Amino acid sequence: MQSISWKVLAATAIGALGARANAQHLIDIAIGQSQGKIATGVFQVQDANIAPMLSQRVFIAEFGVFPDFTNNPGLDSLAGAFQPGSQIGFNILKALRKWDGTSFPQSAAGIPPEQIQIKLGPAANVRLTPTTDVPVPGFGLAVSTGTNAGEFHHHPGYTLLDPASDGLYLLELELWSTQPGLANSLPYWMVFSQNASEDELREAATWVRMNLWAPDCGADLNNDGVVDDSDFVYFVNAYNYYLCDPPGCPTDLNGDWVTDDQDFILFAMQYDGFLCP
Ligand SMILES: [Ca+2]
Ligand SMILES: [Ca+2]
Repeated sequence: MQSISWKVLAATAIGALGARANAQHLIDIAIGQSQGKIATGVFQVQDANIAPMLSQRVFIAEFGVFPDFTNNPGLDSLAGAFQPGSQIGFNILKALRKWDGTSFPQSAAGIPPEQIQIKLGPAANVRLTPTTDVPVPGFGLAVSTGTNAGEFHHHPGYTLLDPASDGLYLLELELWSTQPGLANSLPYWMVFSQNASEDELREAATWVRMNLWAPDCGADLNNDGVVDDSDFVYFVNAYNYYLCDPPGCPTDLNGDWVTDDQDFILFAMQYDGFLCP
C-alpha cells in the first residue's frame, strides 16, 4: 500500500464548488445502503455532483425554526438508493439526555423532564421520546416511486416539549427498512440546541463522537470496510476547502470541527493500515 505524501495531497486538484441546485441536500442527514445496512452520513459536493459520505453517526440540530421546533436536518438519499415503494422508518432507542456542561450523563439521573415529539404526515405519525430507556418504535415513510425513483427525502418535525428549558439535548435513533435483506442502521445521535451557543453545541457533539460512537475506523469515509483511494477523494475534498459544516463532519477525525493537518495524520495512519479493524 502506497503512502500518501504531502506532495500528492497538494497536487490533487478538486473542482470548484458546484451543484448549487443540490445545495438543499447538504443540510440533511445523508442515508444509503452500505455493507447490508442502512447507513447515515452527510453529502459532499464533488465537482458538479453530490456524493454521500455514509460514515457519520452524530448530527447537530437547532430548535428555533419556530419556537421549540425544527425539521432540519431531514433524511435524504440519492435517487436509486433504495427500493422504490419500500418504507424507511426510525426507532427511538433511549430516553432523552441533557448536557450537564461536560457530558450527557447516561444514568437515569441524566434524563430531563423534557421530551421530544417527532411528527410527520398523518395524525398517527406522532412519537414521543420515552421517559425511561425503553425503545419506542417509530413510523415509516415512503421511498419515491416516480420522479427520482428510489430517493428517500423527508423532514420529520422535532418539537421540544415543556418546560423546554435552554440547553442541549441528545436523541438516540436507528433507521429500519421494509426492503428485503436490508438491515437496520447502527444507532445514530442528534444533538439539539435550545438557545445554546455554537461552541457548546459542537463540544457536545464531539463528546458523543468520542464517548458513545467512538469510531475505530473513521477514515473509512464511504463506509465500505476499507480505507483506500475512494476515501482519500472525500478526505482531500474536505481538506482543500477546510470543510466542516453541519449537520456533521466525518472528515474531522479528531473531533475539533475543522478538517486540517491533524486529521490528515490520522487519515494517513488508517490509510496505511488499509483494512478496518
Ligand atoms: Ca472506504
Ligand atoms: Ca479535526
